[in-house]
Amino acid sequence: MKNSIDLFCTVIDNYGDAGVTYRLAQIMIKIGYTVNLFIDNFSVIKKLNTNIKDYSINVQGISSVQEIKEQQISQKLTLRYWIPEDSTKYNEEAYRDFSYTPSQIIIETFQCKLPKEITKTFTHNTVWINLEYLSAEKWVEDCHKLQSFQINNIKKYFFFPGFTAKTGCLNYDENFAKITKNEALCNTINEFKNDINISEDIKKMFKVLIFTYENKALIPLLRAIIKNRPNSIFFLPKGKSTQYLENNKIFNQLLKDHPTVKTVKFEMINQEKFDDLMKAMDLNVVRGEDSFAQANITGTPFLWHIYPQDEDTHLIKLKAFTDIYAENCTDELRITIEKAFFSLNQSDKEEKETLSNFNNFMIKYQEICTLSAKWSDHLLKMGNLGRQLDSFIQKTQNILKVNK
Ligand code: TRH
Repeated sequence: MKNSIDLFCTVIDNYGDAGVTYRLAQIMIKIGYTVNLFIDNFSVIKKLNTNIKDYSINVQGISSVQEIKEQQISQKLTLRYWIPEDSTKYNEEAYRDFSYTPSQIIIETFQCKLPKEITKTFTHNTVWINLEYLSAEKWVEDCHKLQSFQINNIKKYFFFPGFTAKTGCLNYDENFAKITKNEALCNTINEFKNDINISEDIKKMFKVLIFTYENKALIPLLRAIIKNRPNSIFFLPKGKSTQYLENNKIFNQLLKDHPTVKTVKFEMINQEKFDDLMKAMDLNVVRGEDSFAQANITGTPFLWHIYPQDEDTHLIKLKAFTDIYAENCTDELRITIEKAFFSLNQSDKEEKETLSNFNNFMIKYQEICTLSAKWSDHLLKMGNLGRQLDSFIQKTQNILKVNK
């Protein structure tokens, strides 16, 4: 019987913080752990699993974290509310009647700030891990599993997801990797059966998910896709990219000019159904961290709208990824891929060049299918983040036992 894990998540914005931790919690449970997921925003995580109750309506007026009821989501997953130390809602009053017995394993995500009311309960027996953001940058390998001494000399370990065996690898569910594209497509047809554009016919259509931030480059991208695949069907989840397209006259004219092109607009669906949708697609145009990680595992082509950062530091992360993803390609294919990824992330560039870059990507679609399938196989061979964490936790616990 494995131990329990206290997994801490702060929702910064969007859905990825909750998406990554909620997925990881389920994976660690499948490996044998019990997980207490501490999260400070129930309305976001409820989007990923509609069975979760949203107590956030009370949160504004609460004076103690204890007032928000914990939720037993499954036999081994409990959801608890918490307030990070750097939150405007944090004060010592909020933790006045906080009852907390720490698990031996603590995983804080993305350096969320654990308040002293929590850290003071840790001992030299605590396995304290900080899970970092996903990056393909080389320095990640050198920092992976580094330790730093915290208050009262307790060690904290830095754990980096990544794309090589010298990192913590990718956060994906092993079952997700096993489900076939056809099974995922059947599940998707069932999920969207009430939509007029959904029938068995979509099996012959070119299926595209568009899930990005607001992005001017989406118009030239859609032009290139439709030009090369006139029988396209676009899956458009409610949110930033769909809102941008709906308000865009050119997009609406494109649909009028190409009656064979279909769209399926939808409210957010549970994370596991969204995984099926991604697996069923012929092209995933995704964003952030969690949907991007899943797109890498699907084995089909994808494009990534990276979370924008100041001073364009996100473009350094983007280049690090396209370098590793296309490193075994011909120069011509590598340049085609890199230009398409950068065109999606530099929407201020001249539209003619952007359109040409996406058109070249679509012309080389079959070659990119071969690359994506090989890339996914390569990643799957390394195992997922959950397995890497499990092996690290076991080793660290054994060392603690010996040092006792
Ligand atoms: O929502 P995001 O933009 O989240 C981002 C990133 O996590 C980024 O790293 C972080 O810094 C920023 O938030 C604050 O994109 P991401 O990471 O793909 O997360 C989206 C989650 O939402 C993912 O788990 C998939 C899930 N999802 C569903 O479950 N159902 C849906 O219908 C849709 C559209 C998404």
